[in-house]
Amino acid sequence: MKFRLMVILAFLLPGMMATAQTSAGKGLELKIKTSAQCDMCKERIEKAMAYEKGVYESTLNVDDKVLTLRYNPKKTSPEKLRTVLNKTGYDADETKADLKAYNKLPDCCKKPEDRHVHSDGCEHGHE
Ligand SMILES: [Cu+2]
Repeated sequence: MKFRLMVILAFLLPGMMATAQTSAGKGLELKIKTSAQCDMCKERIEKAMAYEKGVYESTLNVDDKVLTLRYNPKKTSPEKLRTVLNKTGYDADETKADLKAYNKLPDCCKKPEDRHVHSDGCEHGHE
């Protein structure tokens, strides 16, 4: 009896979670861990994503550096969206930033280990 209940639950739960996800908004949700450093990065990344086709929404949380996207799976894919981030100069999960784009970023938007001067362009919180 117990086993049967488990089986039923195992089938029901993922289905319920899927419905909850799709009713939250348009398209699919995707979270990407980025190498963003500050509010300037946030603006740059959100803008780059807004121009990308198939993207409905993009929000970057500067605190945990996670970019949350809502996208149309028929028009784009997580791989493509990660590439866009890389071309903007940021790491996206396991894929690394395009070096040329990264070098073009203002000093304060680079990773702490690559910064040469403490520029006053943007503020970075102490971690
Ligand atoms: Cu920045």
